[in-house]
Amino acid sequence: MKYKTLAQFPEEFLWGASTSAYQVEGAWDEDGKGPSVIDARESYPEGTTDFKVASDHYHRYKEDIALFAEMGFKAYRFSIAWTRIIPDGGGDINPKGIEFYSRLIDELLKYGIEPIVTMYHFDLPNALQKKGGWSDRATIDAFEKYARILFESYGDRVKYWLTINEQNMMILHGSALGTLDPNLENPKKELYQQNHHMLVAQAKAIKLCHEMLPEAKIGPAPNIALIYPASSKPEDVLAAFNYNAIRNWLYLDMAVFGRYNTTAWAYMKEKDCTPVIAEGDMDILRSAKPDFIAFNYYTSQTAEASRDDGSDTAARGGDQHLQTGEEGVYRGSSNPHLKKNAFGWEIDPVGFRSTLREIYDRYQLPLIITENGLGAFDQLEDGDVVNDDYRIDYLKEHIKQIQLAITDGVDVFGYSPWSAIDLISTHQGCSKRYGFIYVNRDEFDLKDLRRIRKKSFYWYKDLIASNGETLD
Ligand code: BGP
Repeated sequence: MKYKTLAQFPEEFLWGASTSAYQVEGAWDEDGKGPSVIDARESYPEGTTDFKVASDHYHRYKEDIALFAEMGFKAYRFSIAWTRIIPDGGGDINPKGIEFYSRLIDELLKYGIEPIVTMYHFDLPNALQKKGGWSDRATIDAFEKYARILFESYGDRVKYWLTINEQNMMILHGSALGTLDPNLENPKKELYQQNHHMLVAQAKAIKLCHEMLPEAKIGPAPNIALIYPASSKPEDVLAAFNYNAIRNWLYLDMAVFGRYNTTAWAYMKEKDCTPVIAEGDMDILRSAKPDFIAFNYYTSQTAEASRDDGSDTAARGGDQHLQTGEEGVYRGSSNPHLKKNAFGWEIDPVGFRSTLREIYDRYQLPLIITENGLGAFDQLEDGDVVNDDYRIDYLKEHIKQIQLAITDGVDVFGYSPWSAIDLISTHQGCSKRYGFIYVNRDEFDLKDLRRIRKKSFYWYKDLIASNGETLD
């Protein structure tokens, strides 16, 4: 639909940006922090750094937050490292971990920046992983206990909570993200059992939040991307339908309606990986109601009918945003109408609007975008200049589509792209940068880690100051 005039961004729109603990903080074993599954990894992809120092945000958060305030952030989305709060995941509380995030939250509030807290972003405590991680039902209780501590410690100041970041990507692409336990005997079956446990843990956290903090709001944070059929061929349309169910709606149907998506359930039955559902689980799942949906969007995806000849998954696997496929279900396909970024991810701002509309139509809950952005090999030029015009273009085109979606009637209350500041990519090192602020380090040379405002920093600052009016 083309409009004569576009709706304005709401007055209280939460402009901000995102990070996650293990990708930005560093200080991986300081002040009593326990190891997470990310810290315990035996190796990292060749040529890429580990996460020990990252952007050293743990020590420099004040300087970083001052820069966020300079950009005019209304909100900042960050994650809390479970292993700082409870080093072994289920036992004693680490007071220094509690204090760190308390100081960080106070620092944000000092500038009037709304904290949006992700409770768990890929970094499960390794002590829990050793006991089976999410395959073990006890991890549900550990998460509930952790949630209670977070609500007790920060509930007086934090109004927006996100349960689990990209649970769907952990299930579908855990090996790329470094969250998959390599020792699982029957990975698919175990993963869907883990998925079920995470869904129950999420539901418990949502219920607990509502009981303990009636004023607060809480929601899930999956990665949602609309899947296009590669053509109008009915079999391609059906394949896209399959993949949409498995990748997207399985997660949101459960979070919002407390039921398994029909197609996703049929898929799990066919693949012999339906989870064991304990007595009472469905009641918990049905009774937990999120207040909003947060979602991450980088790219759309395209699917065609499975060829069912053993080639559906071949060669196109890889990371969380590259096309994969599965025999008898769908085959990943590339979209000839879209350009790709330097890492092969397709760039699709219009697909973003369609995704916003589809989520809103299905669930009728307010939406916030908690990730969106462009990874690139930024170059630091003489005079501390970073000309990241490509990032400005990417963000601008996507934000325009949010405005169109708002005009379509979609209730969007915030935009928090990835990432506030340069940090370490999940599996492609620190040379793949996303931030508005450049961090001066290389993969293996920490240099001085100084902070440098990129061109996109000034652009975003102006955009926020005008509440989106400078888009054109
Ligand atoms: C999402 C994750 C983030 C983030 C982002 C960019 O899947 O939630 O943690 O890193 O993708 O991906 P990458 O770091 O792989 O470039």
